[in-house]
Formats: sequence, C-alpha cells, structure tokens
Amino acid sequence: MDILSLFTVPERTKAGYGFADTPVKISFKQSNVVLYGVPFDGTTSFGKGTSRGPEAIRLASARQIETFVLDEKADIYDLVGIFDLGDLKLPKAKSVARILASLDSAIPKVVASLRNDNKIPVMMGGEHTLSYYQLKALAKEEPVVIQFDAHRDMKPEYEGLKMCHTTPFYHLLEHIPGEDLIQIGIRQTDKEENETAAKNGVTTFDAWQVHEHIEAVADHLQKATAGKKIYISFDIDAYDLPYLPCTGTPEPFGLDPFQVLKLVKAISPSARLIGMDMVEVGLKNGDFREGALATQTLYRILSRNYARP
Ligand SMILES: [Mn+2]
Repeated sequence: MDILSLFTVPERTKAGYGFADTPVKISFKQSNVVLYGVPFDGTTSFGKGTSRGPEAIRLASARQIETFVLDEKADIYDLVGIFDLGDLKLPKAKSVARILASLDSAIPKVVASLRNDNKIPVMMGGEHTLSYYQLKALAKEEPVVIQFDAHRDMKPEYEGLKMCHTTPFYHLLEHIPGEDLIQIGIRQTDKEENETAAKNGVTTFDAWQVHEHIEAVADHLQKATAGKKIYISFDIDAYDLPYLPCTGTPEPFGLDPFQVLKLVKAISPSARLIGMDMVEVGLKNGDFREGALATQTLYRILSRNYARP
C-alpha cells in the first residue's frame, strides 16, 4: 500500500498505542474502517490544543474503554474491522499556508486509495478545517453530509484566512450541493452564515430544535439517508459545554450524549457510510473526558448497520 509511508505508525505517535489496542490485531486487508490522525492545530482562533485530538482518542480507547458496546450487545470488533494507520506526517514548515497545501495534496491521496479498496476513511482531527480536504475528495460519490457542530463553520474568510476552522463548509459548497448538507446542533452563527445556509438549501436543526423536537429531527434523518451514501462530520463541540473541558470553542445549550445517540441511531440502516471525521477534540491537564466522549461516539457510529461491511 503506497500511502503507508505518509504515516507515523500508531505505536510511534504521542499516544504510543493504536486505536482501542485490542489483543487480536485486524490487518489492513481485513479492515473495512481505516482510522488516521491529523494532529494539526494551526488556524484555531481561541482555545488551542486540538492537535492532541488523536492522542486523546487513542489513549482513552486503548487504556480506558472496553470494546464491548453495551447497547449493541456486541464487541465493536465483531461488527466492523478497524485498522489504525497512525498519524499523517506533517511538513516541518512553520507557515500554515504551506502545511495546508501539503494536506490538500496528502489527504485526497489517502482518501482515494482507501475508497479504491472500498474502505471507510475515518479522520481524527485536528481542527475542523481538515474535514474540507477529506470531504472534497469524497464529493464525487455524492454523499448526504451530516455535520454535528455548535457552529456552521460557513464564513467565506476569517481574520484574513480563506481556509481556516470557521470556513470549511462555506468552501465545500463549491463541491457539495447545499441540499445534501444537514447541520445539527447549531447555536452560534452570524447573519451572513445563516443567509449562506438558507440560500444554498442547507437543512439546519439548531440545538433548540434538537432539545424540543428530537422525534421530528430523527424522522427527517431517517428519511433523508435511506438508501443514500452518507458522510458524518463530527465536531466535538456539538456536545454541551460541561462535557468539554478542553476543546477550543465550547458553547452552552449543546447536545447531550443520549440525544446524539438517538440521532446516530435514527440514520437509516440502508444508508452506507463512506467516510467520517471526529474533530476539535482536545487534551489538557491530563483530562481525558473528550477522548472518552469521542471514542464512545465513534463506537456508536461505527457499530451501526451503515458502517458495517
Ligand atoms: Mn466545527
């Protein structure tokens, strides 16, 4: 596999462990889900630290969390074959523009290679900017994109940067029709982002709709995904502020894990997951709450019918 040289193997990343670190290893060939980390935090504007996301997820999953998914009554490894490629090597360049240019070439290469093998790429960020490169590479498969997030991330530019953590979904509208985008958990946005979303036909379920009408949101998700290819972009800050001691831009009025679980389970079993990302996860002061929450969210999504081989 020619993309292997682009990665630092999991055992040599900061975590020192692969995702979930099970005693029985699944080979790349046997796998249908392939995880990789992109420990990049270059454009975040407020709290820093999401470059430690892959480390937080690998450590929580390898050292703390059982692979048995209680509500599925099954071991995650009996449901899907997960292989951890390690962390994408980042160039030593100091300039953010040069690092982003290198990611713009590496990530689509990784995604194309995995999709050729009929595998599901799962990216562990890193900042939300990174989703742009993976989603752009998957756009020709025409997925319905489900974005869990406190923010739309739909500004044309921010503080002089065209491509940064608040802009990926604006630029993705050049590659993915707004009608195929569903944003869930939104509660912090500006007027222009709202207009961009409305003009492009983006479906929005803000946090208040989830709290007050979750049955209707679940029903919509089920119908919108039946028989479709889907992509899930999960920004950890979709969850409520008290769950998030580390992420850069936590927001109140957010979702709780049971609400997320209900929505994840509402996605039609006839949908096919073609990719996902888990971004903006942080690790500070030895606090692994976000690593645990991200791992358990990944387990819940990856154990559903739509992610199974
Ligand atoms: Mn985001």
